[in-house]
Amino acid sequence: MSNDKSKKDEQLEQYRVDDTGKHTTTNQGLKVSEDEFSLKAGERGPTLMEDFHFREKMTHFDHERIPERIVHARGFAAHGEFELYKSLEKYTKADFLTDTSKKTSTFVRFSTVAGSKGSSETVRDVRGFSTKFYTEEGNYDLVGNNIPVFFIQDAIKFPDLVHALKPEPHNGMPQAASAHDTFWDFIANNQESAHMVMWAMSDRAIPRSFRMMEGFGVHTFRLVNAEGKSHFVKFHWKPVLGTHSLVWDEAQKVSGKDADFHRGDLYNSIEDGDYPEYELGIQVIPEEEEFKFDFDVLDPTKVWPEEDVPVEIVGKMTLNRNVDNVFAETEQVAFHPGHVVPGIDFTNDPLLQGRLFSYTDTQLIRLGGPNFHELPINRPVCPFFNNQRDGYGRQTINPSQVSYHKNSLAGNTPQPASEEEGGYKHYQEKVEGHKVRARSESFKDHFSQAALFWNSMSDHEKDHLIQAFSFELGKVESVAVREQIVEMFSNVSLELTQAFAENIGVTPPQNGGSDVTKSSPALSQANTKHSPNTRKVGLILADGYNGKDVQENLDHFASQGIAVEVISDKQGTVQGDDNSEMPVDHTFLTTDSVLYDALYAVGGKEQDKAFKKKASYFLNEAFTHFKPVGATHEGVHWLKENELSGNSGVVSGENADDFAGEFVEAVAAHRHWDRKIM
Ligand code: HDE
Repeated sequence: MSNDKSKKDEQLEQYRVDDTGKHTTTNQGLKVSEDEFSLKAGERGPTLMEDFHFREKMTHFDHERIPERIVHARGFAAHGEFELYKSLEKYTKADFLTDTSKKTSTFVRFSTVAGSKGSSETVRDVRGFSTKFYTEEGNYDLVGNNIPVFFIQDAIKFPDLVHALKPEPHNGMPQAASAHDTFWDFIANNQESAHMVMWAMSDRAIPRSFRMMEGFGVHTFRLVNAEGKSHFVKFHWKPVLGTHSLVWDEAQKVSGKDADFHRGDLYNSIEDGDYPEYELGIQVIPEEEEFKFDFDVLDPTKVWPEEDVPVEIVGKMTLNRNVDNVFAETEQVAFHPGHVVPGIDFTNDPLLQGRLFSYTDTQLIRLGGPNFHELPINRPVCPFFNNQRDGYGRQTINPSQVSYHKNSLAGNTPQPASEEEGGYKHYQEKVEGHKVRARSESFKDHFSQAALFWNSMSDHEKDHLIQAFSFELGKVESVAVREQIVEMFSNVSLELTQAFAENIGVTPPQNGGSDVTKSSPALSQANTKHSPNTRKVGLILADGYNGKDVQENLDHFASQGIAVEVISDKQGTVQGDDNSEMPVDHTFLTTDSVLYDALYAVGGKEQDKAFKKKASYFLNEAFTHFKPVGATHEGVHWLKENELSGNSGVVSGENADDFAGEFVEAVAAHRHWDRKIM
């Protein structure tokens, strides 16, 4: 962590309690003399009611759990800071977006949506990307996802969507998965979801790492400047490492091998000083241009293609500190898209409007009452004053006689601030209309941007989409639902729908397709940034390895930011031919090929048949997942024996110099899609 404490960190310091080396006490401060035996009537007798220590300890334990979040239950968080590259005063008066000299403390929680708190992390799902900015004008929460659009257009449908997505109520299955009948039945009967489903079936829904995914505010918000002028805005987080994904077979296997894969990756990279970084981008549309586009800017199922409305990069967030306590911070943090600061305002997006109600409401049951803003992680770093009082768990002691407005006894304070004094003023949008339960005609094109997404994919991404639809619908038992989905997606692309219809036993459609020919390169992960930095390579090593060559290669990898773990058949150390020694991080038993970005096979002089067999298994698996595979020395023979040599991303060489550079390039490429698998 950086040395100078952030403002939020300083505030949290007052709440940290270190009990190392201390005596155990009750919660009343009484030192206890025994913590292993309850108080009994005789050594073999019943426990006595008067054992206050036992009662207190057990009662607290019995009440340790709180309800998990209704969605986004499984999450992992970290602290960070945000720096602004340039002032946005042209658009907004928000202090943290105009003063480039300030660093703003942030807290970010990443999450999956569907699964319970204990579910696996590499499931096919949307990821939450929530950021709390502790600004000097109050907390600003950007509660986003890693997908820029949403399933539905009106918040009133959210309970239906979530009921359909969650495990089916009659049997409680499946956990953390959308591959089941009720989810797809909902999709077929709520066709506004088409665009989002394309994203959810794409590689975006199986990210390699929280550090390698984009974040989006999804809705159109408003930025309002000091003159009161408003612009429409969409917020983006762009990961400095680029946007990268797992492959589906790998993701499913990781779920079993390491259910904590994403949190482990985030936690370890922060502990190692490889701080995850994301640049903040904004897309801005002037109010006058509200109706210039072929979509409604208020429709949350639409992106603003980046080629039409460029993303302006305005700042960077660095996550540089892990939490001290997961419950106190990650679990108790309360995000809300309605937590805004002067200069940021809402639009009439009907999905956003509903969210503005839901988030406080849900905290009331989850955190047990209206004082959750007093929890250390939720407190703003600026002071807060009002006439709200009492409620469960109230901590603030308000000595004042007065708790009402207006008053004369306290000089009519606390009192609202004028706009000049920093008071929040809602943007004065003129609104008029009849009270109707209806949706605007301009929200009714559900397929054009789904087609845009399809058109923008590279060949391997298209193939992954076909496979994902085939997998998910292959798990749907109702043939009628499968047929409805085929019918629905024939409006998006015949190429896609014919391919997956065939795989799921439904007659492929002959008519349909989309007129949209446009594509948006920014949507494809094939156009993202690539870097070897922080990639994890498994080095397969046995006794008698070439110490000099291996060390040279490892030095080169380290200079490129690559982390290496040594895999062998036994724990302890492996010995090189020059008396060098390397500690073994994992055996073939305690790790797996799917847990690495790439493998580097070296072997040694002294490995038996079983060793070779296990190494070959690892290498073949990595190859099947399109991963870079490197080999020198004995490892080169393994590549040949397994017929892996000569393929793209398979790098081998006796000469250490040539090998290292080429292998690092292969690692930076992430995956080698032009490989022929099977
Ligand atoms: Fe949420 N959402 N949501 N959501 N959401 C919650 O709030 C809700 C939506 C998002 O890490 C809940 O504290 C409604 C879109 C994230 O703590 C709840 C609607 C986007 C998180 C809720 C949406 C999100 C939540 C559950 C439809 C992307 C995790 C627990 C109108 C922009 C926050 C909680 C965290 C959590 C309601 C749709 C993102 C129930 C009603 C769109 C990242 O209040």
